[in-house]
Amino acid sequence: MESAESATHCPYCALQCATVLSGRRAELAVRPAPDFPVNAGGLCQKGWTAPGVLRAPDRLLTPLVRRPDGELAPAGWEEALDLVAGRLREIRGRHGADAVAVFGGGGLTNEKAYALGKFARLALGTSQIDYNGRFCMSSAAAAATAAFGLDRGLPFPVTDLDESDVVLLAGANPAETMPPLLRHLRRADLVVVDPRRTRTAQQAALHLQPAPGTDLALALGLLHLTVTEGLLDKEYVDARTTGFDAAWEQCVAWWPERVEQVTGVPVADQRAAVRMLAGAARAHVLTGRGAEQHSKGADTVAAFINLALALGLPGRAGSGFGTLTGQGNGQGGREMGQKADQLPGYRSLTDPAARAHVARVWGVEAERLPGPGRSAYELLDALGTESGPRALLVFGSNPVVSAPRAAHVASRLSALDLLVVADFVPSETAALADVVLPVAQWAEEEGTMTSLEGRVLRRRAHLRPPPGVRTDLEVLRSLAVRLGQDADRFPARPREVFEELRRATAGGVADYSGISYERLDAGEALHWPCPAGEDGADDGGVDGRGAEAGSGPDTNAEDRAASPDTGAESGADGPDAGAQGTGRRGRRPHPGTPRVFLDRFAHPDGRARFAAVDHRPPAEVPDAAFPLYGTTGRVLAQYQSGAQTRRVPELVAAAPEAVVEIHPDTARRFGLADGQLAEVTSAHGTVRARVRATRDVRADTVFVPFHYPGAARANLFTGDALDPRSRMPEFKVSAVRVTPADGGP
Ligand SMILES: Nc1nc2c(c(=O)[nH]1)N[C@H]1C(S)=C(S)[C@@H](COP(=O)(O)OP(=O)(O)OC[C@H]3O[C@@H](n4cnc5c(=O)[nH]c(N)nc54)[C@H](O)[C@@H]3O)O[C@H]1N2
Ligand SMILES: Nc1nc2c(c(=O)[nH]1)N[C@H]1C(S)=C(S)[C@@H](COP(=O)(O)OP(=O)(O)OC[C@H]3O[C@@H](n4cnc5c(=O)[nH]c(N)nc54)[C@H](O)[C@@H]3O)O[C@H]1N2
Ligand code: SF4
Ligand SMILES: [Mo]
Repeated sequence: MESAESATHCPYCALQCATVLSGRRAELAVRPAPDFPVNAGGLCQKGWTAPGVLRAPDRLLTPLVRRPDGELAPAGWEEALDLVAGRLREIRGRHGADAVAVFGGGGLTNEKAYALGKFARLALGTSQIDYNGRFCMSSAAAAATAAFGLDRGLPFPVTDLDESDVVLLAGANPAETMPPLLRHLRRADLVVVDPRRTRTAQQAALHLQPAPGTDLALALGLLHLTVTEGLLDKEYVDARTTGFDAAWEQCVAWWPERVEQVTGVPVADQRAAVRMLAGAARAHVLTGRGAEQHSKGADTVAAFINLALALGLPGRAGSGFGTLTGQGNGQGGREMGQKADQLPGYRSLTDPAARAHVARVWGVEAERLPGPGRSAYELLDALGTESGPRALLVFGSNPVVSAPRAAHVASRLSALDLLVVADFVPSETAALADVVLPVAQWAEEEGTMTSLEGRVLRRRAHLRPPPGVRTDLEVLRSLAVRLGQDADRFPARPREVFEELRRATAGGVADYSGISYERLDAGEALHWPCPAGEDGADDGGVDGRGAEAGSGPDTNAEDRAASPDTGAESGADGPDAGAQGTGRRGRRPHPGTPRVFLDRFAHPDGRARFAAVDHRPPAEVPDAAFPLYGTTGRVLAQYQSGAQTRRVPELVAAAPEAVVEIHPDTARRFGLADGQLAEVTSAHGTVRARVRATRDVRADTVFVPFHYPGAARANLFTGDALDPRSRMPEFKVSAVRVTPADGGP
């Protein structure tokens, strides 16, 4: 067995590079799968070193329970689960169902995200569930849904970018956040919009370097120029869109000189950008978190969509608009029902037909489905308050590091009656918990992930979870049963959960009903929507496509079947594996939808909508006390809150500590030397980080990566401003000052 190989995908970002795992845990090796078009044989440093997290020396191997002396101490599973269920029942009995809250993550598989939403709404009966994707994709999702009627981050395959002539990247730094994506951007001339001259910007034909928080003005200005330079694609606008006139009214006054004044981007560069895009036979506009994580993120994305529509790009073969989804399952995670306002299939929790459909699949009355509840930051902010939740269950996030206004969030978490964290490492959030539940990780479990191009992929187990560790699905099932649910309602086998989510998503915007493990294991490239037959019957397996059922690479896991309750797939579960439903012989299964908008957009009239949006300043702008823009983001060798990557020696060596990138002139002005420890202070708090003087950042801006714990948490200086439409926090702009740290060398 140990020599067997498993085909799976990287545990980290939404590119979901295909990998092959070989060897046992101690010498586990990963290499890129040669034939997957997205990574095309490439991996970034995080992907190459991913086995390090499986071998983390402080891996959680037993539940932990906080004892009366205040220490977290090892406990048995029965004790821990009984304790959690008992406390949850008690808190619910005393304060009502909404006193219990759930926080999920975009790293969870589709199966887990689905089960978590169902667990919250059925087993807990709470409306209080949201997830870290709110901090990630919510602005782009709100804008894309409004414009196109559907939010699939890239509505075309990544490989379409190979043929593009010009790609505008607004606030994305894929050279560090998705390095293999650059293989698809070799042909295109890049226009990069970023306050820093990033590794991506260094490869650009044109770098626009606006002040943080001014992208909306820039996008309005680019639309203005598109029209005044006579570059509007009038035929496309007439045939495929509505709302142009109202959108145009908002940008009439954004003439180039005014845009230059607000953003700092020279008129000549604005004009060059528009001419490059309009002159290209094939062009793409893509947004990343730099443009989206603002208190006007949704409007900013809308303005970039307006620009793309004016140029006739979306839904045209070879061109398009997209957003680069971040987390491994950031796409699937936002359509399986762990968001406060959503049900599986990207259905709206307030739509009566959607409620009725999901309630039917769950076998309950539609009135039983609670919600919508609070958005992620509002939920964290309400914890332990008079009207807020008293208990929180966290699956797949580390908000003590990654949530905005982190010190406040940590104090809210500390005010809870009960904090339960399921994780595989002792994260900073787990350290505050009353109960910690140790769960399996990527190479130890089966499931599916939906990548940034909307393609559903199989995650496969290669190792058996260590003794003492259970899967998230098992944990949810055990808790549900203790809370009085029927065990059948909460299957722990991923394949069974997937079969159920196929039915739950059937007919929804993100329709997975035609997708099966068999089709995926046979190597089909399936992008949602992928409906089954109109009767919901399983089309997978017809044409003999399902012949491999249950005998694929997932049998490689070391004696996985020896422990039936691990919830991992045995891979040999016989003829009924996935082939429930009755495939109708002779009918071809739906091929999936790699390109969503070629014929029509998803609004009832088939047209895309321009949005009438105007610029507004960020919640905080620099002043005498806080004279600089503080922005935050990522470096290549660390991932998110760093809970995983700070445990991989190669990555620690590559990016050991928080830095504050600052222009050398600005550093001098504030008495700072390169390599010195500095304090970055906003109205919300102070971050300690080492000065990295670089001419690649604007002189009015400093940048701090958010991957580090303790006093180095970038989120100690971020505030509580939220986008009114998406409830996205303003991670990308704070007003700050930078001073030498006392006692720092
Ligand atoms: N190495 C690494 N890769 C990752 C991740 C990781 O943590 N580490 N996380 C994954 C996830 S979940 C996500 S969401 C993606 C994020 O991927 P990206 O969006 O590429 O990442 P960020 O670094 O957050 O932001 C991108 C850029 O926005 C710029 N920026 C800051 N403020 C502004 C502004 O006001 N306007 C504009 N136009 N730009 C601005 C920053 O300088 C930064 O270079 O990465 C994914 N990949
Ligand atoms: N200042 C600032 N803050 C930011 C951002 C920014 O750009 N600037 N970006 C925001 C964005 S885009 C994102 S996506 C968030 C991400 O921030 P977080 O939500 O904190 O993301 P991770 O660090 O990936 O945390 C995931 C945690 O869950 C665990 N985990 C991973 N997989 C699983 C699983 O399958 N099951 C369970 N039970 N646990 C699991 C990991 O070990 C880790 O402890 O941060 C946001 N915060
Ligand atoms: S780009 Fe993303 S998916 Fe690919 S290896 Fe790096 S972290 Fe993994
Ligand atoms: Mo993200």
